[in-house]
Amino acid sequence: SCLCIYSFHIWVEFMFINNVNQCQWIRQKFETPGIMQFTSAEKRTLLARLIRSTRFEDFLARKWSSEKRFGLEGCEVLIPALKTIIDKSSAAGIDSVIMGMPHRGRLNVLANVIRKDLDQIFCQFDPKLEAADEGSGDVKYHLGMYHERINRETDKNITLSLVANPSHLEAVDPVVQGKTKAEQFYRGDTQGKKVMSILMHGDAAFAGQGVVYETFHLSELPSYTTNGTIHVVVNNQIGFTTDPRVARSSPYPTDVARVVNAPIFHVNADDPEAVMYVCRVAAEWRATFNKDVVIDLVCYRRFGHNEMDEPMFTQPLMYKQIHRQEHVLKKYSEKLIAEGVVTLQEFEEEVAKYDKICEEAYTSSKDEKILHIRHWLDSPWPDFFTAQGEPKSMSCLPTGLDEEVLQHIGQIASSVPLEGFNIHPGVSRILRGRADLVKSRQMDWALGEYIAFGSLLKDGIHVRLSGQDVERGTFSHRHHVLHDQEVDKRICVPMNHLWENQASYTVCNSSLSEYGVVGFELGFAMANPNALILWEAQFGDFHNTAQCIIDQFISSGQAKWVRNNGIVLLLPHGMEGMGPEHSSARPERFLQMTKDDPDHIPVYFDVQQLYECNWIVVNCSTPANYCHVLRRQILLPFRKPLIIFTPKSLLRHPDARSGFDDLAKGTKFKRLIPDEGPASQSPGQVKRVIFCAGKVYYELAKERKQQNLDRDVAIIRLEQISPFPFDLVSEEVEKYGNAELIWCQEEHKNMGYYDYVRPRFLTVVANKKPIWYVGRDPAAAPATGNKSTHLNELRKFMDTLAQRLAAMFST
Ligand SMILES: Cc1ncc(C[n+]2csc(CCOP(=O)(O)OP(=O)(O)O)c2C)c(N)n1
Ligand SMILES: *[C@@H]1O[C@H](CO)[C@@H](O)[C@H](O)[C@H]1NC(C)=O
Ligand SMILES: *[C@@H]1O[C@H](CO)[C@@H](O)[C@H](O)[C@H]1NC(C)=O
Ligand SMILES: *[C@@H]1O[C@H](CO)[C@@H](O)[C@H](O)[C@H]1NC(C)=O
Ligand SMILES: *[C@@H]1O[C@H](CO)[C@@H](O)[C@H](O)[C@H]1NC(C)=O
Ligand SMILES: *[C@@H]1O[C@H](CO)[C@@H](O)[C@H](O)[C@H]1NC(C)=O
Ligand SMILES: [Mg+2]
Repeated sequence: SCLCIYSFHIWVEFMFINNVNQCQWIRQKFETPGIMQFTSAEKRTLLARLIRSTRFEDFLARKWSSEKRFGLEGCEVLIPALKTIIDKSSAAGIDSVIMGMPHRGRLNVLANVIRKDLDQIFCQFDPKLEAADEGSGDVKYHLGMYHERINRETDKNITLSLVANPSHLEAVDPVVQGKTKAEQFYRGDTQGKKVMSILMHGDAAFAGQGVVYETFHLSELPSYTTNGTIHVVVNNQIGFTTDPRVARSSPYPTDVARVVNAPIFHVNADDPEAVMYVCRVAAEWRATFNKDVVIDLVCYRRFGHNEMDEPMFTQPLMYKQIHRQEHVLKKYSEKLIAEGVVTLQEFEEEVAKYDKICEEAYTSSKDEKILHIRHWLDSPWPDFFTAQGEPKSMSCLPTGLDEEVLQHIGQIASSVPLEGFNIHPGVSRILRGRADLVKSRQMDWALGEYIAFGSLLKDGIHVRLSGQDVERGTFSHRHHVLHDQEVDKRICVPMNHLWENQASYTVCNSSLSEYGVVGFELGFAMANPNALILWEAQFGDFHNTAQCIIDQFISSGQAKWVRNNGIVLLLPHGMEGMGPEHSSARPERFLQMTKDDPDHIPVYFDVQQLYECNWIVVNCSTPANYCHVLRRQILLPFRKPLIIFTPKSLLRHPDARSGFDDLAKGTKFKRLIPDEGPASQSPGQVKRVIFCAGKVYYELAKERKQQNLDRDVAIIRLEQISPFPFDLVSEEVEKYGNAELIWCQEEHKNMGYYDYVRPRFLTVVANKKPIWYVGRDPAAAPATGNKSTHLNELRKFMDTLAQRLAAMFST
């Protein structure tokens, strides 16, 4: 019913599209008699491309018969298919194509679509090759690529990039979309007429991986759309050893695309002309309607999953048939010879020509002794790195601001810059509260964030904040988008009314997805170093739905692909009695994945220490420090992911305020906040030093006051947890030389920061002193769901602390 079969080799699903024009357009493309005609020149180009695709795999198979390469045999037509899409899109005005793809045929795409130098590909098969760059590197079929070249068919320049990806299938999809959106955004390509993306998929992964669905659902959202993506599925009707009938519950692997009304073109990959036709139509569809489209290349996999694999173990009959299949190149060349389009001699010459190219590249690849992963960057930032100094020479980065900047941002943050705009009385009250704070030269959390964003915008840094309900803020503290109470959809974003030549601010409530949206923002942050890209979790707990992006890209991306990324994750965290799933952002997970050595005190701190780490983990206790760390992120001469555990109740805590002086010119982010009260006046007298992070500080300070221990107990806040501020902790430990050391956290003992900080503290004191733990007992769930248990735990926590403090009089 929804399927129309044309010419036996093409069948199209489109009748579910609820737009008459679009349906008519497709019908006309397939039902007009004689429309599927090709000139001799077009046929010859197609044959030449098929020769390259086929002979490339043959060459690799001959030279390295026992190496994994995930060859394209059985779907050689993928190369001419992609080239057709790119030709047609280039003709329609596209000059930048960003691609994402899995393992199968990737080397072939690098060689024959992106046109990476063949010797650079071949040299990677050499086991003696040495790496020129720091980091762990990655296998050859994961690396990315960026290449500018002339498109021969259109004579126009085109930039092609392939985004590096992990083994995790489909994880790169939202990353490609984010990078594409960013390039469109920074070029002012609001209609997607210059920059586009192509995503390739395997049949099993396309049907099975949920992130595919999440990515489709971003495709029409204003702040996430790339105005149409062309999807190409290499449908070899098998996933590793598994048949489709046990791998999916839908008739086609492509059914997921129906949710966004994308037309789906199924085509027999053994009919190269049918494939070319379908690819042309898909490119025209994208250029005409700027919507997603799917090409399903129905093919087979000639060998096993990889070159080492035996398919006859599991699919004996299927593979007997596959072995009888004639190669598509043989069939198509015979057809063209019979038609008189080429002669046998011309065909053989073309084959010999390409084989010679391969041989020559093979010879010169032997000269390559060093692998420069840097040459495989998908997003080079040439101007950024050359403009920066040596990180070693930088010890401090003042991130303070002029008083007039603070005042100006404060004033806009507490007003409505549009005339006759009717805001909600509740919001009005919040804005008045902000105005009062500004008058008294103070800031709360929301204002600290406002100042960070606003001041960066002033310096031309684009700021983008994305995530569920971020416009208002989950805890209703932010209100970056004001809604007119009388006029439907009339909104005001005061942050975009700060200065005349400011950069623009994007704040967008996302779809209810973490995996897809975090991947998207990571991709967005890849495009431009001079931008602050933030993703905020609704509650920190939910980030683990995006765990794959965090593990595979954020924590290890630079080590694998020498690629910087400055994405910021804001993760609301705190044990406030809201149950097991609205409490913990799982700091222990992030800390476990940081690479700083617990047993060695590094030689460099501050900027150099940040340069060496894989990401930065902070838990700020004051709005000013939060503002500083966001500004530092951009002032650094490199980019590192930044993970911030952000407060919930602290947002409104009357003590959790900062003065404008804390952000004055010359001030900077404090990696550690020392005790500044009476205890610090006579440190020799101090009996206990409590180290902590975040909100728990305010509870500790209250308890200390109640017990009248201000002279005896010092409380020190660790604001940058990782990389660990060994130098500053060391100073504090020496200063309070007679004191017992305590680590206090509100999280359970097997969670939070304890496991991370303990060995580092012991390294600081050279194992000469213990560090005592005060906090909740170990547990399986991060927090209890029972209110009275929560209150009991809290009481017990404070009691233990009180005992620990009081105990000093007896020692
Ligand atoms: C998320 C994830 N799960 C499992 C794997 C292991 N794996 C690698 S390839 C593959 C089969 C993929 O089949 P398909 O998507 O049809 O691609 P094909 O290899 O057939 O081209 C599997 C299960 C993986 N790489 N990623
Ligand atoms: C392509 O780019 C090169 C280098 O950027 C430039 O010199 C050339 O003029 C461009 N060609 C076209 C056709 O735009
Ligand atoms: C591209 O997407 C934007 C944002 O949703 C939309 O405003 C614009 O109309 C789209 N362009 C086309 C040509 O569809
Ligand atoms: C975004 O979400 C907030 C709730 O946090 C809501 O008030 C606002 O209207 C939403 N904005 C849009 C454009 O959907
Ligand atoms: C980190 O900060 C959060 C929010 O301010 C707080 O709830 C949490 O207790 C802090 N972590 C530690 C170990 O103190
Ligand atoms: C909650 O915990 C209290 C004790 O802390 C216990 O008496 C009560 O039964 C618990 N309630 C539920 C519903 O588990
Ligand atoms: Mg498959």
